[in-house]
Amino acid sequence: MLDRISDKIAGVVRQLSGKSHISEKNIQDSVNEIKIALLEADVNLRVVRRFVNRTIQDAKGEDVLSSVSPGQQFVKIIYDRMVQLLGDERQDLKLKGPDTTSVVVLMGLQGSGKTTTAAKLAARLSADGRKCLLVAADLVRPAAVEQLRLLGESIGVGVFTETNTSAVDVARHALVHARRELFDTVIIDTSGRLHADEEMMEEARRIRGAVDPVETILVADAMSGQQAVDVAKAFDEAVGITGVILSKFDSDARGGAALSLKSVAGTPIKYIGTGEKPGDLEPFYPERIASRILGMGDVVSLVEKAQETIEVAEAERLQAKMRSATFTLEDYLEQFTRIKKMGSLQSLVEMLPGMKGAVDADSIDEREIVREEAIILSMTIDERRNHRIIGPSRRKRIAKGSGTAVVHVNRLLKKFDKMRLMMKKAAKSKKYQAKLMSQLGV
Ligand SMILES: Nc1nc2c(ncn2[C@@H]2O[C@H](COP(=O)(O)OP(=O)(O)OP(=O)(O)O)[C@@H](O)[C@H]2O)c(=O)[nH]1
Ligand SMILES: [Mg+2]
Repeated sequence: MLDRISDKIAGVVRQLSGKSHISEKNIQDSVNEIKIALLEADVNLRVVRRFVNRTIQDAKGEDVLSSVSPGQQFVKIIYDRMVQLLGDERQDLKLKGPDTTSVVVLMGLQGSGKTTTAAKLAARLSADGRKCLLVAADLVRPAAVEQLRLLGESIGVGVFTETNTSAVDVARHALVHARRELFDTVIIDTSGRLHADEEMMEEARRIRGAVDPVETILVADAMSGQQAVDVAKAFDEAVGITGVILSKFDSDARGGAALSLKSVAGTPIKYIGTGEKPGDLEPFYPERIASRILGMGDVVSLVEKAQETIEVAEAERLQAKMRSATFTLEDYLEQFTRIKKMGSLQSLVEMLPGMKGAVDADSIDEREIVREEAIILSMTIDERRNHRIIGPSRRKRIAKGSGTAVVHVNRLLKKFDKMRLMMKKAAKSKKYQAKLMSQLGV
């Protein structure tokens, strides 16, 4: 369904990724084209504005213009923002373990695909080994019960039905039945209305109150575009929903719903319906959809390449500093994020040529890292840039500010001095690399 929006945005991306030079005007023009594509796809205006502003902001903030591969880097920014728009991470149903009964209630407007989706979900969860029970709690449309019964039969899942009663009672009785018969998953199909009116909300609230579902899912029709977003908002306010399943994603809808839901209604899309058959339900992966919109299977590798380029550039910058002994405490501090990510000083040392794999990650004292970071954080910018100005009184202040003792500050400064020297030598000679390692305490 994203073909049209993808065509346009992919065109922009293709142009950008080949560029070795980008001007501010390029950024502006590209973002404008994306903006038009999003608006044409019926994406909420506020969402588009925010996307546009943030993308431009990021592009300027990350110095795309002066980077090694500006095109790739800019595409990465667009991609990251698009993923964020779609909801960051894949959100699964939060079902409980098989010893208890998890209830999932499906709600939505008439014809949005609730009954079909109920069967799709049951088929999927059964394949995952869960014991599912479908519940026909739509007593408004005469044929609804029979529709679900037939669907259940076709996928081999039991269907709980009851006549001459209310939807709330059906749901309640179904739950009692499910607990007795040890079903671990109960999927309740409810009735739809033409509009999200108060009567519908009231019924939804009562069903919810009666069965205490772990998931209250809105089934929204992707073809209804902005309406799907409004409906999600209304349901969330009136009943409270935990997620959305976007049906009819296989249609030629313009995509606005998928792209606006998370930002406007704050509700994650958990699955997409991609056809009429029980097997046509797919988990919603924001990254994959973003890649599809940006138009290339290989946008992912492009993004990785951009990431690598950033790392290579960073390594080169650091190496130059190490070689010339202009490596400051400020640089050292910057590396702590990296060090923490790797859980060791390994990453820093490995930036030196010939040092890859040379350090044993287990041999590092984590407490020391935490202490050093606290000490540097207590320094002023001037002190970080030139540690030689740190005399006795400053040392006392820094120790106090970081909750350490002056001996710790002394030790760090001494170590850092030596480290700088060693780095300079190590960058040139192998012999010193071993020495540097012991200097770093590894
Ligand atoms: N192409 C396509 N069709 C779908 C999808 N999901 C549902 N449908 C079709 O949409 C129509 C309505 O689906 P239902 O499941 O009956 O919708 P409902 O929300 O239960 O409708 P009511 O009970 O009348 O409110 C049916 O013809 C389905 O086959 C989908 O993901 N893709
Ligand atoms: Mg139905």
